[in-house]
Amino acid sequence: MATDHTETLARLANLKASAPQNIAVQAFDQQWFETLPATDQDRILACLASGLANPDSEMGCYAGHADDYDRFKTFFSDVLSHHHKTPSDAVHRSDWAGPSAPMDVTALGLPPLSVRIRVGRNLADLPLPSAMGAKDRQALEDRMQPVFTALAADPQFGGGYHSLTPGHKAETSRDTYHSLIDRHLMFRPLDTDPYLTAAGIAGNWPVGRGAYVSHDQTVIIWVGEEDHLRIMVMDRTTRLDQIFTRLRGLLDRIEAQPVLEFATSARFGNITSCPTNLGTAMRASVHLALPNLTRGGSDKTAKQIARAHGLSVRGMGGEHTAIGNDGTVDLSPSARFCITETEILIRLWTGIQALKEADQAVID
Ligand code: ADP
Ligand code: DAR
Repeated sequence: MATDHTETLARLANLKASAPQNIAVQAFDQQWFETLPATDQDRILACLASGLANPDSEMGCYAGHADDYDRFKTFFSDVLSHHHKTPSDAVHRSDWAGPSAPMDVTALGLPPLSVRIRVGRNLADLPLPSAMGAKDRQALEDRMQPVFTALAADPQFGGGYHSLTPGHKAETSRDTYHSLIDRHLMFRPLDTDPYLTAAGIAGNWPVGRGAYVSHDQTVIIWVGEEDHLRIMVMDRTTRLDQIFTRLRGLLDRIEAQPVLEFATSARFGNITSCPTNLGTAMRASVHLALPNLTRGGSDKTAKQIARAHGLSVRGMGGEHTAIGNDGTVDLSPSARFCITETEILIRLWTGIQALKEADQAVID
């Protein structure tokens, strides 16, 4: 029996007028939708669930399966070109060569900064988080255990896994969980995020979720967040390039594990839940003090200048959080798709210089 989508289609028509910034709603075309078979109609509307429930969304959709981007090419090509400002037939290319010279912020007159570079990865043979059931989520966590055992035995990456799954042999305590969050080593409860909840990404919380953290707390692998995996290196350092190189080594070590095949596409690069992360799935960030640009506690001026340099400003707790009381912001390149990993790192390096100069110019 085909589902009656009359109410949803009416809501979409209303949101087209009332939510102009909601990319998914604006890209949705009812005439195209009505050409789809019933199962695909259900599947594409599931992708829009978050943007339908949260009109203030900027992206407004998440893919539920790795092949959604090809299966619904008409819709996602529009979404991707609108968000990433790329041609509708754009093809992503990755490049991990790294910079030709060291990137040492000491040369910019800066002290060691908190630097974090993360990539999202999804296993090719499981649904993406918004379409997973409890068994899928548990299967993901189980599949990662031999990988974590191998990392734990590696002198470069030794550490341990902290599970949030009730009854898991590595289940972490509530206090430890919150301490890990406070140290930016673990993600917050997903069911407190309205976008992830409406998308289904927070489903079955906290089953199948956890984080691998190295003993020196610089290597972190999240399991079961917005993507199946968020693989990251984070440290307080002056050398951006060394974080990049360490992440590349960590990824090589993980990808050498026979149990894992990641979802990738010749056209889109690394497949991710959110279209904003497609391609590199990389966010490279620093916590940078901008006391003059954020005078009065507002991040408005810092965001304007950052945007002009292809950068985003987030708060100290990451997305949807406030900047630091001392004017410290989370600064990172905005682009993920049709940019290489090396180019993202270079954009962060040049962006740090530009924002520090802009901050200094306020008082000169
Ligand atoms: P993501 O970066 O994975 O897209 P968020 O922006 O929400 O997600 O950040 C996730 C966590 O990582 C937050 O606790 C945030 O404060 C932390 N974080 C991000 N960048 C840095 C950084 N450069 N130094 C320390 N913590 C960071
Ligand atoms: N609230 C979502 C955020 C999209 C980008 N951030 C991610 N993927 N964490 C929106 O659609 O605006």
